[in-house]
Amino acid sequence: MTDKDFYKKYGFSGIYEKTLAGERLSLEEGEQLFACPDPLVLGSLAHFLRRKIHGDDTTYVLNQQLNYTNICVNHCSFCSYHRAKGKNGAFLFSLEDVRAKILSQARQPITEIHCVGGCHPDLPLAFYEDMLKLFKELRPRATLKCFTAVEIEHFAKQEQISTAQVLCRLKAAGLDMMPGGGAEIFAPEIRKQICPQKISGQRWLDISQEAHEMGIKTNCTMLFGHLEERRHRLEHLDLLRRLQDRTGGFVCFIPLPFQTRNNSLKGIAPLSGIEELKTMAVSRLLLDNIPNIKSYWVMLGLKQAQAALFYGANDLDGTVVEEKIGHMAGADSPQILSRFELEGMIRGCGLNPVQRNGSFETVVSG
Ligand code: V47
Ligand code: SF4
Repeated sequence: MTDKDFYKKYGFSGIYEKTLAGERLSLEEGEQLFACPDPLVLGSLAHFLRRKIHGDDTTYVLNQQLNYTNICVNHCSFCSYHRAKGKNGAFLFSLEDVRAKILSQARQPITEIHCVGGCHPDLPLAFYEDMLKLFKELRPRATLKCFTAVEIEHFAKQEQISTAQVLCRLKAAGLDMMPGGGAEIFAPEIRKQICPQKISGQRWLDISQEAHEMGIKTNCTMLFGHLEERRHRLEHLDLLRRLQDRTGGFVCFIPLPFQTRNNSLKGIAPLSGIEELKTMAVSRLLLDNIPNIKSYWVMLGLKQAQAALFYGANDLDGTVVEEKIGHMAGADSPQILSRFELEGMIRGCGLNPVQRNGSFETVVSG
């Protein structure tokens, strides 16, 4: 059977032709892909695209995550990480704590610091500026990928200045890039159930656009497997690619499967592994203008993260070192992976490991 006959059997001749020609798929075609009973059909189309862009190269980064506080004024129902100020388990790192955490990895040639936290009720913007300056002092060559659009809006409200002014001050203090968190699912009807106090999806997109226009690249995410339907995921992907058409500022997309434990969103069974892989594949197929798709091993688990490398993903994130958001919600992945383990995971799939920095530039190291 030829490729053409294989896709025709599932009514996918049109999607196959469009994928080969690099044409944009519609949301209806996305629905059709999700509905396909054979995940290998989606996988082969997504892997074809992944190989067209990246070949067998699979990137990873020597990075360190730092979650500086879990104190948060919001109470997103899917979040197991946040605590109200003064409650059991609430924590806030001082700048000295931050210094010690960074120095604990001094012997590792880390090239990305990924730093996010809750929306703390009373820290001034100067705290975040000082934290960035400290990162720069201790890790002058690392990409500082810090603070989501949600945090940026929160800092602006606290300081009573605009988000553009916040971004400008943080950039001057050393901010290189922003991580993709806080996007969740853009659909207002779902957002009002899972994160009613959080900025709207439109506001998240506007702040990302503002960052892009100031030369700050960002990532983007999608939290899936909670109350949303497939249609909401497709609409979310469409909004991301429309913004990307205008700015080109998204570097990488990260689909985040909902971790179900210890939060107030009760009674939701984890998605099947197949539905996770289908979501990965549909993301690769619809996001025709975002170059990288991350298989985030922390939330997918190590084996599923490897499988996702054949469903459109081309990046495995990195060493991480310490992660709280997924693990407090029940993620059973390790806290840290060594460079050796990451390379082994990639080679074990028959793919080619490539070390990158936070900006996805190749790192040549010994
Ligand atoms: O915004 C919170 C999500 C995000 C849960 O940019 C949950 O390279 C699953 O954005 N189950 C933070 N997800 C993590 C994030 C991220 C991770 C890795 C790399 C990058 C990047 C960004 O975690 C939050 C929220 O969407 N989250 N709770 C949960 N129970
Ligand atoms: Fe706060 Fe972020 Fe958790 Fe929402 S997801 S409660 S904003 S820490």
